[in-house]
Amino acid sequence: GSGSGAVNNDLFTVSSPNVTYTDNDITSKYTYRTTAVTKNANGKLTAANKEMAYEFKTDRRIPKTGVMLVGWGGNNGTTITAGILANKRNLEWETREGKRAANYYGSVIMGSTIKLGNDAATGEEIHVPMHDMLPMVHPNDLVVGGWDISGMNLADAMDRSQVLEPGLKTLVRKELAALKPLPSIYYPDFIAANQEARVDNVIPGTTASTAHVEQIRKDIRDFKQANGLNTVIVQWTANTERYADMVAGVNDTADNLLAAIEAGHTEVAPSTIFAVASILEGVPFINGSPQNTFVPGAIELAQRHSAFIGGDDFKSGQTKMKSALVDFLISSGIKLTSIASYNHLGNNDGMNLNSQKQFRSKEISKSNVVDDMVAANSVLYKEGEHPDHCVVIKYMPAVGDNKRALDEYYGEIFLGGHQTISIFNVCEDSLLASPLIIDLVIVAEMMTRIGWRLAGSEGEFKGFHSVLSILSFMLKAPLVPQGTPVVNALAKQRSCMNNIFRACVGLEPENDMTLEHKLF
Ligand code: NAI
Ligand code: DG6
Repeated sequence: GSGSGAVNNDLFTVSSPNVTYTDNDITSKYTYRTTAVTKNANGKLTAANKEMAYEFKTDRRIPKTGVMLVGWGGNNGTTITAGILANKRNLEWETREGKRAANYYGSVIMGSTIKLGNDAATGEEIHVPMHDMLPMVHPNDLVVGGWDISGMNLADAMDRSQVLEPGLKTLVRKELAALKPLPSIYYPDFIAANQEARVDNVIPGTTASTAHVEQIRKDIRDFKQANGLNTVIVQWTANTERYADMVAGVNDTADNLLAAIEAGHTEVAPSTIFAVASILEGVPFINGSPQNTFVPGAIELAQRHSAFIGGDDFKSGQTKMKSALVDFLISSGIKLTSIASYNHLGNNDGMNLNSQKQFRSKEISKSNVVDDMVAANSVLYKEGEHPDHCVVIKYMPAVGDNKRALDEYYGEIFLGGHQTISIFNVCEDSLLASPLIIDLVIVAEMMTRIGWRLAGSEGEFKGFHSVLSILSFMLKAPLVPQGTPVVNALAKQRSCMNNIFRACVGLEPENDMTLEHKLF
């Protein structure tokens, strides 16, 4: 593991006059090339190449990092805590299929690679783990903590979740038993009434208050201090809340939001209180659930404080598949005409979503995920035309965390023919979601160490926009800076991450042209 101030052990260095390495930083001069299109009066388009010259500076000193989870005692919270411990200790355990060892499968950062380039001598492709593209914190070095409205220790909460194998649970039980979530904020109206039975660990008060914000800020500072951390990332992996109503003068501007909190307004959600506290504390806050935590006032506040925010809703199974499959179908020229998505699951998330208002938040985040791909294809879809799309979620206690997602994709092919693709996706929901928590932490933390400025300017390096849309790959309903396009297509989201990482070390984007294999 690497503590604060340690210089990363680079797997590769870039040899280029545009890239400099010091003990503390990697600086790259990078020309960003895009295409600008103008529409002529006669409806014709003119495309022109455009260039912007930037400099990126990445701090190589990896800070000692903590992650504080809101909803720490839930399925994701316990699974990620046990999972990191299992990796840290290199644990192995018996299952009925034989021995299994700790891994980070399902984490794009820890489990996948990026093509660095081609071997200069043989032409073979050279791939490096994504985690080695830039100096990133290792998940084994993360200190995990957080809050929950249920005060159960993490070992008992792990049992309650029914996610992990008994052999693994036995190995981590003792350490998890010593971990207990901090009391949290509970405004009963925001989550399903069926959650009430587990609530025994709350900070007094059932509507927004400045005291709540201050308590959460203090919790973050105390956690930092108690664990000797340089930085903390806060992530909401608590229950899905209902949408907060947009009320003029309440959550529309930063000042109104702060005033509404002070006045105890009932349309400020607990997740927004956590976001506000994190923003004021200057730590990144990521929303892993679908509700509208980031009301306009919260976004304005983040920008005012140059604090990072990201969301919404972890993209783990059905939606991840959808954002790959719909891209594949539509970019193959097949006219997708309907998507029917059914889910049933029996974990606490499913129980909470059994309630209409909370389901509605999830329905929205699961439904808007094909819009960009449809809008991009005017050959198949007329203006405003859209495939039919329905999302159903049912609570089925018996299947526990073993979520079933059934999808039917129905499309029109050549000369009036049809293609139907049916998918039956079964998985432990929390084992898919938990590695995304790691990815979000790793990338969000790293973004706090990357600065940019226009090439040639002697000005200060500044941070990326407060709204971290680079996190989109991991999220169902990506939050993006106002007025910028939402990208849902999975391959584009991945290539955005890959190529921004490459730019930071002065490498050209991966263009997949492989002309060297075609022009000889
Ligand atoms: P869970 O229901 O097992 O855990 C949520 C935890 O949050 C519970 O322990 C609950 O007591 C706690 N909680 C509720 N309100 C709270 C508050 N105000 N403050 C602190 N703690 C609070 O749910 P799970 O499966 O861990 O999922 C968590 C969230 O992530 C849900 O909103 C879910 O929709 C979302 N999500 C989950 C995915 C998955 O595959 N498991 C994927 C995408 C999103
Ligand atoms: C069932 O849809 C419950 C949800 O919480 C999902 O399991 C979760 O949001 C993951 O969704 P998806 O669409 O990425 O599988």
